[in-house]
Amino acid sequence: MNNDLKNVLPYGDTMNDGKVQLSFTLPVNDDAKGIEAAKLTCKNMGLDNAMCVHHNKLDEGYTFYVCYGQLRTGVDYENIKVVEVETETMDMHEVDHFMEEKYPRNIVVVGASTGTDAHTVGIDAIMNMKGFAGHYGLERYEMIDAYNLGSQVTNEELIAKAIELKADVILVSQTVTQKDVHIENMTNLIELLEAHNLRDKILVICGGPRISHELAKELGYDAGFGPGKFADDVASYFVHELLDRKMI
Ligand code: B12
Repeated sequence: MNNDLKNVLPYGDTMNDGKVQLSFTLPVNDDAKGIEAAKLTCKNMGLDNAMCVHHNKLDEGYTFYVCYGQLRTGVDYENIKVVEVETETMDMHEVDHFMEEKYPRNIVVVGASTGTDAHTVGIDAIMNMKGFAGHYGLERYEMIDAYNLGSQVTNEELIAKAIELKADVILVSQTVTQKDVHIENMTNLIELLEAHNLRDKILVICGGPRISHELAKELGYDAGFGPGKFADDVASYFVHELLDRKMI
């Protein structure tokens, strides 16, 4: 065990040797000069003793590299503070049981991948009956009426559907983050909900590969879930939160 949590370094062959492996593509030819460029790229990233262990021509003027190197500066693990959802995750059966005991009615959850975003796999993983990676989606939960609107849904359409269905929870999935399009789109949804005087009446939760709880809070959402999170996590959060806030 490493006792120096004030200076945590990657473990390669031995404790604290700082060895890391990374891969990247350079827009150069696959030759000796390219390999040197890859090593210098590692040096620019603060890696000592860089070695290029694999290089492969991708196309004319493009080469893929795998390099090893050594980091000298560690991180102060003891002082890391993370903003995360604190609810303990229950599985689907536990959520069903919790709701049967505490809820007077079913709740309505409306979700979509919004704006120009055409990625559906994330929102499907959370909402669809079959779920994802062995975790059933919200459609299978006994007391949750889940409506998955699909992708490229405008914020206006999402809000109109939430009003029509009297949604308790809105779920937003955002995958494309180029040029911060997700920030603009997610901010717009919150502004529109505020304009409709709905922001306090509905829990608004977002998710996606580059979404963190911290970012979600910054943008005015109640919670955010990233990779490795499933319907169990989000359901456990909102069934507690709706009760705690007396929204049910
Ligand atoms: C499949 C795919 C596509 C498919 C999508 C098919 C479909 N029906 O969804 C197609 C081919 C259509 C596609 C198109 C494009 N794609 Co694409 N695509 C991917 C790919 C390969 C996989 C994404 C995926 O399905 N992941 C699996 C799901 C399960 O993971 P997830 O979304 O992270 O979801 C999990 C969590 O994040 C969370 N979650 C997600 N949403 C939500 C919501 C809530 C409420 C909650 C609680 C949790 C949650 O739960 C899920 C389960 O754990 C990725 C690369 C990759 N390997 O990741 C690129 C990728 C996402 N695509 C990318 C791009 C750029 C595009 C295009 C813009 C390309 C183009 N120039 O046309 C277009 C998008 C067009 C558009 N208008 O949106 C980039 C995004 C880069 C960026 N940072 O913006 C990626 C990363 C590829 C890359 N390296 O460049 N794509």
